[in-house]
Amino acid sequence: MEFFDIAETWNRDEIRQAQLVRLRNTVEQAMRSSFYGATLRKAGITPDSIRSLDDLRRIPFTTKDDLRNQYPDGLNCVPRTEMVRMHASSGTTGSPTVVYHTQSDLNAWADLMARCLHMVGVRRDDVFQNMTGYGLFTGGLGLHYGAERLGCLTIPAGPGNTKRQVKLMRDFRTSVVHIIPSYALYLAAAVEEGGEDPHALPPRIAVIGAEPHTEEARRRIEEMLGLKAFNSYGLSEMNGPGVAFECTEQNGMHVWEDAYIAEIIDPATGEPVPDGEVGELVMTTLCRRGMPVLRYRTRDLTRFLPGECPCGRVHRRLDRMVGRADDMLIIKGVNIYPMQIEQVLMAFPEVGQNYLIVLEREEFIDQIKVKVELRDEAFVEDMRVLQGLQKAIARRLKDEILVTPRVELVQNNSLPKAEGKAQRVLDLREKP
Ligand code: ADP
Ligand code: K
Ligand code: ZN
Repeated sequence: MEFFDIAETWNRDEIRQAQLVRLRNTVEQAMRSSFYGATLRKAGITPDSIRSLDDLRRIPFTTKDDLRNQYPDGLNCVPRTEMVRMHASSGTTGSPTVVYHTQSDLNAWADLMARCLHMVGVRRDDVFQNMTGYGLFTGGLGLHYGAERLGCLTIPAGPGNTKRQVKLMRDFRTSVVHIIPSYALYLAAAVEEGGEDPHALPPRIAVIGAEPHTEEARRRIEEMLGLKAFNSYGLSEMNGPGVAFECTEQNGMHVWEDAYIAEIIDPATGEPVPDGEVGELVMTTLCRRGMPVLRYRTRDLTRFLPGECPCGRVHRRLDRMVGRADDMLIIKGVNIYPMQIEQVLMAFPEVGQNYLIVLEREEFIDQIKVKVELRDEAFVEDMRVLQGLQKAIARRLKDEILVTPRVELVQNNSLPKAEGKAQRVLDLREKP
């Protein structure tokens, strides 16, 4: 087995030793910021008081609201002149937050990202087409520097403009793409509609991430485009991509424990959940100097996969994200995650690439409607066929989410498309 970084070969003891030293250094560094200076002192934490990794639990959580309240500089640990980059989260849920990086932070990030790409077989002779947004969104520049660090010829294509993307792939023999899963499905369908076979496109690997998606969606991307797709997880507060990444086993994402400490807690109590159970992911940076973040509540729901990965890396694996704690819909008292709906829809071959969950309130009762795009060949004139399909989808959804949704079948490409992360839920209920 070929590794990019010595840390990939570490055993559990080596990981824990490095984590303890780095956690102490991180606490020392963090205390230079006005925010952590105050909160850590108040909690009675000093670098010396971190004697074992269990002491991590004495450190208070950091939340998205903390970051908002400290906007724009309250977590900075070095003078502004030492910062060379800032990113802001895409603000999918509320106002943005800022993360700063020094040059050494950026170098470390690029190394982590290169390690991820290398793990799935990307090498310096690959051509890497980066089809996500540059700018404040971390996915674009994050993968860009990682691919360059690895030595790939890197094409900063950006998102959208499917015709040009396909031309770039053909002209430059693109072998690896970075693409948001909802756009990958769209692109494959668009090529097919243009009368061409998306299978015949050059890429052999796709890095997909940035938004929740199901195993069914991944398999569909792989089948339509004839490549291997690997799940990539990250968030701005922890740099962006490069935090956790699937290996070639495609069974969970290794979270790089030499650079982060990952915990999974019960979001209600803040206590760790029993190993293997789903909870909220909490992350601590171990290598960041400009703006370390301690025990950040990601609001992403996942679990640690038990057991060791056959690939030989000991770094623990995170299961596919179930969704965000704040994605959860409560309809008629039942908790529903959009990913449950996607899982059902993608199992129907007639279903196209896009869907939209619409929440409405009628006479004080919440209703859930699912608008589903059908593939062109499935959108037949025969009403009986369509009604049968509609009923079958509604029934399968009811089995999964326990409430009966209204299902509306719509034509291919008729639902709004986002350039970046897909918007899956439209809430039309009047706010009380
Ligand atoms: P925002 O919170 O504004 O969207 P980011 O751009 O930092 O900010 O997005 C990070 C979030 O994107 C994560 O917290 C997670 O919810 C989601 N995300 C990123 N990668 C994945 C992935 N592979 N699977 C599921 N969700 C992901
Ligand atoms: K090269
Ligand atoms: Zn592995």
